[in-house]
Amino acid sequence: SDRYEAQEIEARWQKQWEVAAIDAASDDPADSRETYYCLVMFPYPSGNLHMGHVRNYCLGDAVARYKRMRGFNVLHPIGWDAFGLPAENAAIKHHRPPAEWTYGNIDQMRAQLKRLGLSYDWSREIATCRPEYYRWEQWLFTRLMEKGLAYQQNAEVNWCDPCHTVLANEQVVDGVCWRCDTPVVRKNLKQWFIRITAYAEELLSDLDKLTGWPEKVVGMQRNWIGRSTGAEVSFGLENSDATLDIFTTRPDTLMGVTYMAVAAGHPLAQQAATSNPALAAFLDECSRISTKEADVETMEKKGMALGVNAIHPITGALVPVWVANFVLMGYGTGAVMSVPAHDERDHAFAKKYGLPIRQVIAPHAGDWDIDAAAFTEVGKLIDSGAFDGLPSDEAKVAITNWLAENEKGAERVQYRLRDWLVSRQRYWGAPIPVIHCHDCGAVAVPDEQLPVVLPTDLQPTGGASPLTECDAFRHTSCPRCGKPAERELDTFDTFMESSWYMNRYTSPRNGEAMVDADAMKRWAPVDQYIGGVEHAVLHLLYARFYHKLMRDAGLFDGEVVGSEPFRNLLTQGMVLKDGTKMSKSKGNTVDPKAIIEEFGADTARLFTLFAAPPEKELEWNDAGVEGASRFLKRVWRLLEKLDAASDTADGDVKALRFSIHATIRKVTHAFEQGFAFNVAIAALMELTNSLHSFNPACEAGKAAYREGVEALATMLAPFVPHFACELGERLGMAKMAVVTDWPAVDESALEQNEIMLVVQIQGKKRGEITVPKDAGQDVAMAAARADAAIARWLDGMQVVKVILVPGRLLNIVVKP
Ligand code: ANZ
Ligand code: ZN
Repeated sequence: SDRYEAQEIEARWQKQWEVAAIDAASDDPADSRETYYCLVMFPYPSGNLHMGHVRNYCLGDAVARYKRMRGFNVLHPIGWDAFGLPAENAAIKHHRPPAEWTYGNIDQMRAQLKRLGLSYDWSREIATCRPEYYRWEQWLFTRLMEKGLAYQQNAEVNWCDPCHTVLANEQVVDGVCWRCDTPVVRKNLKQWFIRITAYAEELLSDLDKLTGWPEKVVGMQRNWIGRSTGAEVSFGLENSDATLDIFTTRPDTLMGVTYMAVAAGHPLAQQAATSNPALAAFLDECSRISTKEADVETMEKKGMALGVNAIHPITGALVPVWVANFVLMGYGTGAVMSVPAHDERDHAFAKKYGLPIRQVIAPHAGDWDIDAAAFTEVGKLIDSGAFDGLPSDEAKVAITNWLAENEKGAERVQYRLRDWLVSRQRYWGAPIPVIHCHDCGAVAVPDEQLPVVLPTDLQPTGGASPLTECDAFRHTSCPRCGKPAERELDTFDTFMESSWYMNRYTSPRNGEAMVDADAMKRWAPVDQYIGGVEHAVLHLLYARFYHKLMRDAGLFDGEVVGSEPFRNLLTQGMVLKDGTKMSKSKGNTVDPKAIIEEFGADTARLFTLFAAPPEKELEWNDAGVEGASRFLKRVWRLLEKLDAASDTADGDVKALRFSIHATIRKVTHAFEQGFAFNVAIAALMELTNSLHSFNPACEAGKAAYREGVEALATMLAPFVPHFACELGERLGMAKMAVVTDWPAVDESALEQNEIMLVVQIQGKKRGEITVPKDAGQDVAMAAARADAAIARWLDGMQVVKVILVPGRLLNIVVKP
């Protein structure tokens, strides 16, 4: 039939593409095409694609297809972030092992992705729950252990009871678990960490290289890493040989210290509590809040005196030591010198508990009522003995030097970033490749015993991980001394898997190494990464870190591949409905499957790309979907005029060719400048209108018309590939639209219709305008007024004379 039958057409073309293997990335060294790596964030196999996925993957597909048409050898892979809690929770609910649930979901979602006609190189598909994948992360971890970059330590950590696991700092959002929204509690546990802080400086300075990232994301990472410079100061303790060390960014205020404050977890507080039940109760209360700073900022500030005095390093004065709930154990040294005169928090605390306030910094001009409020700016030193009169910046140096000379302190750089807590007390994750031996301690599993395979047939119950009761897994022998030993029963945080998948795609079946150095050279780094902004800190920070770890493990040449994994980043906006985020919990989801069944994949694709710029929110509406469907039918009807015999005259061929090539220029520009697909599609809609109103009658007219419809089919291919192929075939195009070369702009078609005029006002050049070649005075004047730079010379003026020199000049004479 001659109707547009989406379902039939889409099935047919998908088969043809598969046969022709047009989506495969070529590793052939003889392939001379330039490479391009386009990556979308891989999905968690929850069971069903949601509209956020659809949007993400349609954006990526448009990029990948466009680049192929521009002659690039494109890598566009997909896979599954397959470990994690939802699988375990589903397993508990349905009494089936999580592996079964996971692989079943993968099959279902793979079919959904294929139905959308996304041009993935399926031969590179990976699932992170497969031992062939996670063995390399285990391997890298043992290398990190050798280098001291992975270590086990007792630490105060965030614990989520319902999830029965610890959480990384990044996974605590406003004091609650990122997964289940339950308030987290602090616990002291022995956990595995990776020393991301050793890379803090590089992670920070390399942000400057990320010119292809949204500034907002770069800013969020910069804040998260949080570099501060200051000093570490050692206070003595009365009747003790021990010291109390603090970190401060304001050593210039040292002479204003009136008390000290330590965190609840600080050894000094813990020790004092052994003989003080009220204090012990207070410390217990403090442990019930998360260690996240944002929460600490907003809660009520409370404290208690420890009954211990510290000794001021310069004056020797005694200052009382308090415990305060706003001092974090995990930052600096877990202790602060309190200067109520110059810090708001210390000021409020001093007021509340009647502690002295001692001003040592004065404003450069004017007075300050120190009892009313802290003076937190820099200024000049007063009441500071030998340092009196110095401005703050000089005093910082002078006091730090004095401390260094007297061995009571040193300059110090401090990062907000904490080491990455990677162990989880959960079952459905990659086993941590460690064996605990009574004699040898924590021993890394040797290479030849990797992977440590997770038993996949266990049944989780919601309490402790079933690994803890799996004797076959648990009992083993020590790789070092051979005596009976036990495996580590924690598994890795799933962010471990998602941190390096982008590099694995370059050699996904590699059984010899984590990645192949040559493949990395060919493909990495990712040219364009596309995904949600919610990963701005977590995933995107860990992936940057992992890339550097892999480089330093000698897996690829950092000089050639670079030190950053993602050259350009596009963070897509959310999909909304009725103005709020589309989500299951709100019950306002739109099922992509239903749209595809009713309208076809191309309509769904077109709508998601047309309705909003990629980085903006996309508001779902049914009228928009119907509009997209109507547009495709309208393009389809262009076929009717192809061979229609007509005895009338041609339409304006020049005008049509102008419109065709202006559209090519516009659409190409939209692709090259930040993927403004909505702009590109709007231009294609305009071209469709021009073609509809054109009458092809004679040879020249028919040729121009065909040129236009072919260009349209070609440029539609990245967005609606099935439709474009069908249209192309019916037009008799030589190749499938999706493998046709991207159309080139015929500059002569543009020149013919447009000329540039210099605009003079009172004899002075004030700008230039572009007008149709045959434009008269009125058209030229309208263009001049529409140009902001020129219009401001005409504003409020009366035009007394206009002289148009065709092809050259528009001369305007005005008076006030
Ligand atoms: C004395 C002082 C005087 C401070 C003053 C500030 C102003 P940033 O910039 O975020 O690094 N601090 C240090 N360790 C802390 C911890 N574990 N928990 C809570 N607060 C801590 O902040 C560094 C400042 O935060 C340090 O400088 C310290 O207070 C406090 F007029 O020392 B300051
Ligand atoms: Zn041993």
